[in-house]
Amino acid sequence: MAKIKTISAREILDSRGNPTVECSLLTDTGHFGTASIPSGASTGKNEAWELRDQDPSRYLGMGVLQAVANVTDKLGSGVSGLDVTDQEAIDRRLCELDGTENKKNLGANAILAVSLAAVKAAASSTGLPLFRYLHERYRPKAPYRLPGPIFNLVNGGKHGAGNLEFQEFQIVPSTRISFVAALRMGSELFHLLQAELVRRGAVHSVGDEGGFAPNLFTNTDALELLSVVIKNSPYQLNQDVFLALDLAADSFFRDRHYQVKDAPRPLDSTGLRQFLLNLMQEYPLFSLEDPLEQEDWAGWAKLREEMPGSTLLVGDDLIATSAKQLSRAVKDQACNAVIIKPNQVGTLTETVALLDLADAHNITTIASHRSGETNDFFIADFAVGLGTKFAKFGAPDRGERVAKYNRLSEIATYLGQAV
Ligand code: 2PG
Ligand code: MG
Repeated sequence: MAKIKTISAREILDSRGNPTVECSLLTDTGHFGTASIPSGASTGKNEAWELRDQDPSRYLGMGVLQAVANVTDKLGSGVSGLDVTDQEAIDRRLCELDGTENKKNLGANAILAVSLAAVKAAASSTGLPLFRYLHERYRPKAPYRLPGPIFNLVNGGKHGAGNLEFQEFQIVPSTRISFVAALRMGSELFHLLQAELVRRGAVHSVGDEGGFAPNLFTNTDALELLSVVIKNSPYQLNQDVFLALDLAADSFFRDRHYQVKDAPRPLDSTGLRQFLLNLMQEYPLFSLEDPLEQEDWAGWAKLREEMPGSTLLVGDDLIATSAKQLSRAVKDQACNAVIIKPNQVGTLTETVALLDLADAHNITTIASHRSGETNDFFIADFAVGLGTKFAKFGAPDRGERVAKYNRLSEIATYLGQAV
């Protein structure tokens, strides 16, 4: 049995240049795991607490030295000596040491860093690659399957240039093709989109998740642009590849209304629902994420009834990877798909519990990165090991995004699915 021996931690930078926590864990058998923690820009109210120093003299208040100290002092000594493969015991101890429901004391960024470093060291102690270790531990009977990638090709909202209210304009390759073919399609369409932006004289620099952040368009225009690019490509829109959206609607909800460029006046919940239903008639969507603000449960349930049954209604900020929130969503029939982000809840065990609940209720699962990322590709191994249906890792460019897509390609090779 490998026991946790030493834990170290440090402040590193994420893809936005902000500090984040990295933790390294060593067992008494000499096995090792290092994990670093991503950070969101559009966050759910029910997310676990991201501890920042708030000291304006360092990193404009964004430092994480306190979280780092919490890892090395309180959390590290608390889990020292535990069996590194007993993830439930480790995560339980981490939660007890914090003692709050949302991990406000020690910080979810500190706690998750230990939780994930532990599972990596545990995998290494068994000699298995991480995705295999996770699969054997949590889903031993399920067949191995690579998730369908969801590519975010145009970045708006809090990830973009400030002119598009909707946060993510995505393409979703058909799940009938392999991951490797889907990745190639994502990359080709990304470059064809760039060429079209150049042709139109539009700004074609990229936003936080590697998608383009053009300054010319209304939200509808961005969907039109993607449709045109796909229609001029070798791929068939709505057969080989689909359009999808993440509105992250909380980020443009003010004074009980939604402010979108496409409408002459601010829209209330009914108005935005109607706008989206019309939009979906013109642009059939594969999935629609966070279309309404996270407290409008009645609006979500109505939209689910009114929209085409074939479109996934995805809860991200609404659910915040919380079992409590997902239980309510099941009861209210508020969504039929869920985003899974380990740092929204703060431990691996709680993330798996949420996934179990989603699977038990036939809720489609989407493993997701955050807009602020590191090169850690844990989430790719997690998606395969736990069998999430889809994976949303941003556009197929920028190191921190392709780290995850490339890891899926590597896993595809291990599984003999690299065609
Ligand atoms: C989202 C995520 C990731 P953020 O809303 O789905 O794409 O963004 O990490 O900023 O919450
Ligand atoms: Mg989202």
